[in-house]
Amino acid sequence: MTKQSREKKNTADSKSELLGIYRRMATIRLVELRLGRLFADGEVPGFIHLSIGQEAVAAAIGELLGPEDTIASTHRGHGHALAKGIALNDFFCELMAREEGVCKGRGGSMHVANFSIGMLGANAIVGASIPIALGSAIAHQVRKNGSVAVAFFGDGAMAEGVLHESLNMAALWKLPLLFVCENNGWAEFSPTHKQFVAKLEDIASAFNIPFSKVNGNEVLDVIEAGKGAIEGIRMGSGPYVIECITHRWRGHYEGDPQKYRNAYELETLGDHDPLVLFEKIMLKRDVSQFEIDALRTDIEKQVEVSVEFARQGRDPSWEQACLDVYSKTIEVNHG
Ligand SMILES: Cc1ncc(C[n+]2csc(CCOP(=O)(O)OP(=O)(O)O)c2C)c(N)n1
Ligand SMILES: [Mg+2]
Repeated sequence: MTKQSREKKNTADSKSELLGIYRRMATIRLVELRLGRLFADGEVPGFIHLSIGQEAVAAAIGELLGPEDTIASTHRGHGHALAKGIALNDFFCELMAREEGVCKGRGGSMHVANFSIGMLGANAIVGASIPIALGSAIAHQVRKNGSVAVAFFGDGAMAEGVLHESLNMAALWKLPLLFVCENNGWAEFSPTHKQFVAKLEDIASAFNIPFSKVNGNEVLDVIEAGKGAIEGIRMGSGPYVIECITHRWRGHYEGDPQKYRNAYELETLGDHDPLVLFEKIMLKRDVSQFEIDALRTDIEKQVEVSVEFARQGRDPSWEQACLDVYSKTIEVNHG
């Protein structure tokens, strides 16, 4: 990505840029709503964790990155993959366990990866995205390619030792690494304050790393914070930490009855809807409701086309699946 195109990406002034940001957020929302239904109907195997309500963070960071930049994600990683530009056919085939999936259907929701677009993988291990992104940041630094690595992680990872080790190493070596914490207030079924006694900003400060805390439901706020952070990182000033306060609308996993959340919290989630908040901004800035609705209809159509494509896909064969999991020297008796 050239310096010029990077600079261009970092503004959100024109109507087409506003609609572009909205498209990223709405794609995540509409894909995940569809996934929720597919999962309930038994068409998506395994567990899925939806990021509905948190779309602004992924979309904002995706907006600021170029194709050579890299990201490492979490178990709640669909939005990150989509914002980084994964193709819908590749994505749905992967989630629906098809041979045509981006990881041949072997990875599924928690292991979606596509190195060719800089998506280093979703990850079921809490905190594991962080050292993976750190390794990628070292590669960027060694290659002097001007790219940035981004580690997405949840508030649940704040108590993981690997975050603290990675902050130290990133600061020591001035790595081109952006730490993006999606603080949705919950780690599985426990509120953040029952898991972590410190504050992320204090931890960042202890390692002498600049820090910003933003409303993670306001996409332009996240873009603003991310823009400054990424510009600095690209200029060689080392790592940066952004904490985005957001809300998890669904259960920890699809099907979680959420008996541990109080009714008020659940009833008021809609007040923080990142799409609605951004729609209000767009309507004041020359975008019409018609354009917003047309964009959503267009995405919905594309999603349906990809779901149908995945439905027609092939089931991975047993032999191929074993080749990708076990060494060729191991004999597998599956009779
Ligand atoms: C190292 C590790 N410990 C525990 C778990 C079990 N676990 C899965 S998700 C999760 C909570 C993660 O919370 P957070 O990081 O805030 O992400 P969120 O689900 O809120 O997006 C836990 C504890 C795990 N997968 N890995
Ligand atoms: Mg959380």
